[in-house]
This record gives sequence, structure tokens and C-alpha cells, in this order.
Amino acid sequence: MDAKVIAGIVALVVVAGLASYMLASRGGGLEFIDGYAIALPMGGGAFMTIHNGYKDTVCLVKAEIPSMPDARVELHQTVVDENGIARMQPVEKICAGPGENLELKHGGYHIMILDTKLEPGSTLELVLYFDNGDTLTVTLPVKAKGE
Ligand SMILES: [Cu+2]
Repeated sequence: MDAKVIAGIVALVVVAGLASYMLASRGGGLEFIDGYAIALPMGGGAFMTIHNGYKDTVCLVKAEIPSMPDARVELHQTVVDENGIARMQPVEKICAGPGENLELKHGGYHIMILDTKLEPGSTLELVLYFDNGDTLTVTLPVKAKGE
């Protein structure tokens, strides 16, 4: 084989390797899709969709607001009791199966923000902690209630 052919083969292998690496990294990990926060009298709520690209179930276990160290940030679930009354209760974790979305939405799981004030029109930076050791920093637009 002459040098040109060898160089061509090497280039092809490098390109193929890069392509498969890019595909693999696209398919793996946690990806923030979309989200927002709502300002409420005692703090607010955060709602979002995060895609779990891992081959294992991943659970959100904690959230923090770096700019508001005194705020209480809890993971909540809204449940409807036997009388049809919706209540919120703290949960230890919120999980998404492999390839599934972690959905935080009204009437379901959400992040509850207490003992602080959110400004509608501003943005809120949240750091999310997962049980596999991953962290994700997301920036959410803050909306007024009903907006
Ligand atoms: Cu709540």
C-alpha cells in the first residue's frame, strides 16, 4: 500500500470514530429540554422537562438556588386524595427511566421554592443533583402566576 492509501484509511477510521463518538454522546446523559418558574407569595414553583439519555433510571434528589442560599428548595408531588382535594407532599426523589423524560409539571411533580421571593421577568438559576452523581445547572424564566 502506498502512503496515500494508508493516509486515506487512517482519515476514514478517524472520521468514523468521531461520528460514532458524537452519536454516543448525543444519546447519553441528561439533557434539559425546557422549563420555567412561577412566582408565588411564599416563593414559587419550578417546572421542566429533562431527558434521560442514560441506559439506567436516573433520579433527581436535590435542587439548590446558588443565588438564594437561604431559600428552602424541596421536591414535591401533587396528589389528589379520595375527596378530590389536591395536596402537595415532599418526595425524596423524582425518577425517569432509561430514555424517558423527567417531567415536572402542574398537578404532578415539581420543585417547590420557599422562604424567598422570585421576580417575574427575571431568570432563576437552579442546580439539580441526581442520584448517579450528575449535576445540571438550568436557567429558567420566572413568570407571574397565571401568565
Ligand atoms: Cu409544592
